[in-house]
Amino acid sequence: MASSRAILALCLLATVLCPALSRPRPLPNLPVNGPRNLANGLSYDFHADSCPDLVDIVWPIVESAVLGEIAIAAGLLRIFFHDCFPQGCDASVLLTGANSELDLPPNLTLQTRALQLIEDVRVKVHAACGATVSCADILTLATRDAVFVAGQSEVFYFYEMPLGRFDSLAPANSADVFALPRSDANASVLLDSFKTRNLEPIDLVALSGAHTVGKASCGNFNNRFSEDSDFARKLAANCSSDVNRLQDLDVTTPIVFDNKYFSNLLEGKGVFTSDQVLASDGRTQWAVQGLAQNKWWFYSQFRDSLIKLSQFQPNGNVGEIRSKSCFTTNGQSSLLEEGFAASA
Ligand code: HEM
Ligand SMILES: *[C@@H]1O[C@H](CO)[C@@H](O)[C@H](O)[C@H]1NC(C)=O
Ligand SMILES: *[C@@H]1O[C@H](CO)[C@@H](O)[C@H](O)[C@H]1NC(C)=O
Ligand SMILES: CC(=O)N[C@H]1CO[C@H](CO)[C@@H](O)[C@@H]1O
Repeated sequence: MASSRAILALCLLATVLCPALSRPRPLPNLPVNGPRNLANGLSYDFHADSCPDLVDIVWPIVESAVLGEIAIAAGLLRIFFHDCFPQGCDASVLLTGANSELDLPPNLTLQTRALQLIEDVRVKVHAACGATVSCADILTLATRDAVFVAGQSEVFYFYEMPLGRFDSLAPANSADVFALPRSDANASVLLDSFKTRNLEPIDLVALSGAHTVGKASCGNFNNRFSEDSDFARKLAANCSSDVNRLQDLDVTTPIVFDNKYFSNLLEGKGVFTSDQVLASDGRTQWAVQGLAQNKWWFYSQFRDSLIKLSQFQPNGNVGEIRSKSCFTTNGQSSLLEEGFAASA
């Protein structure tokens, strides 16, 4: 026991030698944890007894995936947003098969590799703990970890996420998926859309800061090509030279999770209408200015807003823990197995 504690101490000194223990530690000057009052029976230590090593199983898998390919961080963030907004954070977006959300145009470009990463993590977690952790919780932790890695040495803190979600028994209905805000939306539409999900103007602005990483296809900002500005003309010129090009959403530091997205907006260099309007509308402009000036505020506000979004569950916290695959409900899985047995 004493010697294992000595080894642990050594590992903490030389985290390079023991990468599994090298997950980010908080800096003293930053608050580690977000708000403590949580909704729907969620808690920060939900899996403390049933899966005590959960965060240490998730972290190295996400870390190496994102270090290998930074785009995975953008992929996870967008999947998380698209999961939570339609009917709450319940991994409904991951379901394949009939009425899958993945078959609807808003999900057209969700990254397959990031979707698969969530299932890969589930396999490892369930191997260690049994089917005690939902895909929705795994997606939540993986998203938090991906932001940390994409923040490079900047986002120096490791915060807890509320846990204890159930996975949905069905995909969200298509009307709710189509209610995801469009990239040509004005500030009123965006504010309303967030408001109906208990999210304030500051949450809209901070969470839009996820566009500090990732890419967009030309079709999602071609509404701007007629605008009379140098930036819009450059966007248009780049797309006309290659319609299939992917445009960096943060034109200054595209692969780092930082607050440059906000200073870009102040310079008129937001890619989507839904980005650029945040800097001109009086209800959000103050937040864009503040977050552009103070990256520490951005990091802690992003954390708080992500934690808030992660608790959105308009139908309550109901469902199951998917035990065979994040891509199928347990009912679907056993039907598939029966079908296989019958035909074998
Ligand atoms: C405020 C309203 C929002 C709108 C209208 C919007 C719209 C879009 C669109 C159209 C794309 C590009 C899709 C493509 O062309 O492939 C995109 C990409 C992305 N969005 Fe948003 N988004 C919004 C908010 C958010 C939020 C809240 C998050 C996460 C917290 C987020 C994270 C991302 C990321 C990371 C990408 C890049 C994905 C990649 O490179 O694979 N977005 N968004
Ligand atoms: C915002 O867009 C909506 C939907 O297109 C439209 O009905 C509304 O009038 C617009 N609001 C403003 C202030 O432009
Ligand atoms: C357009 O393409 C050029 C050449 O690849 C690039 O340097 C520039 O940053 C692009 N413009 C925008 C707005 O992304
Ligand atoms: C990742 C994924 O499954 N994307 C699907 C999104 O929806 C379109 C149809 O609208 C499918 O063709 C894609 O496969």
